[in-house]
Amino acid sequence: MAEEVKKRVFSGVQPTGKVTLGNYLGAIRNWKPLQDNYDCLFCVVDLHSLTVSQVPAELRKNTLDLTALYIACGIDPDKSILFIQSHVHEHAELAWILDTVAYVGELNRMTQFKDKSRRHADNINMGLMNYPVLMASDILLYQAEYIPVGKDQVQHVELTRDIAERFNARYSETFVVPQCLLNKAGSSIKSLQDPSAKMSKSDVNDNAIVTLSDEPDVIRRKLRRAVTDSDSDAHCVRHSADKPGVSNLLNIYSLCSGESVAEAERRFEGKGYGVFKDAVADSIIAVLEPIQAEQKRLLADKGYLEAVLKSGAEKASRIAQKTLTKVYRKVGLVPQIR
Ligand code: ATP
Ligand code: LTN
Repeated sequence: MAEEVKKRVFSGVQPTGKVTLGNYLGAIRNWKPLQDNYDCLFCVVDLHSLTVSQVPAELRKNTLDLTALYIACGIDPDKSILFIQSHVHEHAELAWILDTVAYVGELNRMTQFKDKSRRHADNINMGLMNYPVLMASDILLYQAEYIPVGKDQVQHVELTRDIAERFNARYSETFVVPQCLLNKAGSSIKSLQDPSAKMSKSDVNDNAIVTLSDEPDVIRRKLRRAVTDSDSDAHCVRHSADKPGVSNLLNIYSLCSGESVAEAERRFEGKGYGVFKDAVADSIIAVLEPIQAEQKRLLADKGYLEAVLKSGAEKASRIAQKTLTKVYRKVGLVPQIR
């Protein structure tokens, strides 16, 4: 019997700064269970990182740290293709072709572009504007169907769909049109200092984020300082729109402990915010400690990481090459005689 063809999943995180609990709960954590039912590719998107200024040595270190973190979070290199974006040159090449299909107007409207242009006013480079086209290239190269990301990336996946449909209409059916896979509860973890903003790696306030490398005492301290709500029933642990700070902590607690939000509300009824915040911290520590230990062990084994990345890039390249050849042919480029 013919082997069943599994649908493809693609996702990636930028190796910029420290990975946050938001990145983990909104994205990376949701990848592991997909590996058994889909053909998965997980990529460390280093080229995307260059759109904001980087210290080269730090970028190199962050890239390997993130590779080890993927594996520590349950990405199994025997089941999934794990690789570094710049190791597969077709990403940048397809991005050029897609640049000729994407419109300046639509890139200009992207929320992340507007937001990053504000935050990096001294470095509004073309890469920052082109960022979503490179992301579309990542996805379309592999004919990926499902893209597990957090809420802030939905707009980019929608643009990818538009680009794919436009290309297909112009040059005939070529790309699978992808869709987002959102984990509702984790898709938008908020800043601990401002629950109206997302928890973001690039937040200048260290107390606003929990990073995956934070030590237990640091996590406890950050949680104790987390902004809660001063409404009429202050100190009541309840999930509601008028209590964004407490609701965010309840979400985090529920995702880390496995208890439902309703169960957690009952557990902390009448207990006050102090007890609640310590319990949230403990639930995060219990999730992060084994990941941190495994990441450390992997980073000490450079040979293993290099072998994983070499094999990942080879497998990814084979798929990418096929798509790029097809695209070059469709748009009318003369094939090179080898
Ligand atoms: P930056 O602050 O530099 O933009 P970031 O924290 O948004 O970085 P990315 O590398 O852009 O990190 O995101 C990696 C993945 O994590 C994406 O799927 C993104 O949607 C998800 N993600 C990022 N922040 C959150 C958050 N606060 N809650 C849930 N998911 C998130
Ligand atoms: N833009 C994404 C990272 C990313 C990505 C992708 C995610 C780059 N290419 C392809 C999913 C699929 C972000 O999280 N900032």
